[in-house]
Amino acid sequence: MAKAARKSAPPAAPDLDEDDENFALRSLQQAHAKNRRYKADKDELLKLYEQMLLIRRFEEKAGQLYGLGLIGGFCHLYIGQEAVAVGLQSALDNDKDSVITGYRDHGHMLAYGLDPKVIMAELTGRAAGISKGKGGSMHMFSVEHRFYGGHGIVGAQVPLGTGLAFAHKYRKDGGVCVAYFGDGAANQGQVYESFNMASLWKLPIIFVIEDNQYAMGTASRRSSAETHFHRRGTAFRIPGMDVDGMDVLEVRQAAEIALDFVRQGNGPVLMELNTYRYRGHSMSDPAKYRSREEVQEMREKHDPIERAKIELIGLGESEEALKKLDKQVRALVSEAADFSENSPEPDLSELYTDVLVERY
Ligand SMILES: Cc1ncc(C[n+]2csc(CCOP(=O)(O)OP(=O)(O)O)c2C)c(N)n1
Ligand SMILES: [Mg+2]
Repeated sequence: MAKAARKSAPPAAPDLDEDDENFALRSLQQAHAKNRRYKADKDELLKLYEQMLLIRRFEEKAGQLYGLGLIGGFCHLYIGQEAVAVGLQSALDNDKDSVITGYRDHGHMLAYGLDPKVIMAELTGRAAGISKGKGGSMHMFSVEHRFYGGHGIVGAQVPLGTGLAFAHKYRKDGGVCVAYFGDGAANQGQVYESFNMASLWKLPIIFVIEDNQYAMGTASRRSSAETHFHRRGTAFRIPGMDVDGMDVLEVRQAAEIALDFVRQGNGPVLMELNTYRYRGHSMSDPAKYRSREEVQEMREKHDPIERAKIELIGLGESEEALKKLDKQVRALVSEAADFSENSPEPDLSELYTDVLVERY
């Protein structure tokens, strides 16, 4: 996608040489270059499209509810980045694998196929929310789905995810942890301490850097000495993959290659997902650090949902059926909004539950 315009292209990897000590570090990127896109049939692509559309419409509605004062505190929308969570999470084994991310987390929850009602209820602070209305936008959590948050502390999810991966290995449960974090978080020290441990102990983890090109108001090219983020594991012997995060089929295929490698006990993989957020950092961001034209160009030329739509039409899906699907998704989201507006807030007694007071 726009990456070539934004970053100078990395030099082409030379042909593989098994004797080359760097072989393992480039092997996944090579495998990815050879087999870039998942070959989805119409029904599979339709499912991915529907999930991305649900995230888009859900986030648009969340933005409206925020404007009406129904959502308090911080709210970070995922609009533009949908193909990342959907492409990756569609490749996971939901009975085994775990996921952890930062505060931009509604899309990751929806990508599990969770009922949008419980997510919207969480956003609006209602008792029916996935964290009983006590977590809000940044602190979604579901042990049942092995989704471990939702974290407001930038980068904190990386060592926590490394701990989850340690638990997978210790318990021999066959699971892999996917730990998502941003281009800004990628400059934190704790990230590299985690890389070292994960590689040393060959932990089953995929580190996913969602490079949406900005950390709050700072462009990654202004804050990062190395913007080819997939190279940042090299010092720890972690193979990297450079992926177009605006193409759901490319994300899905790359996820399969990475998962296969990690499941075989080879240790971590570092994936760089090149993407873009259309909205501000949070709802209170006036976005003065970039031009309207830049956002417009991404929307018009690289939108992941539009791209999937064009492909679906190429596979024989009718425009009418897609319009109908959009209507159904909008209705589902409206229902979720009505449900949350009309649900009760948590009881006051909830102030005293889920609080860790005992020693352990
Ligand atoms: C430890 C810490 N430092 C600073 C902040 C304030 N902060 C919140 S989000 C953010 C930018 C993070 O950007 P990035 O990692 O690229 O993620 P994105 O918001 O783009 O998804 C910062 C500095 C914080 N929440 N935690
Ligand atoms: Mg960012």
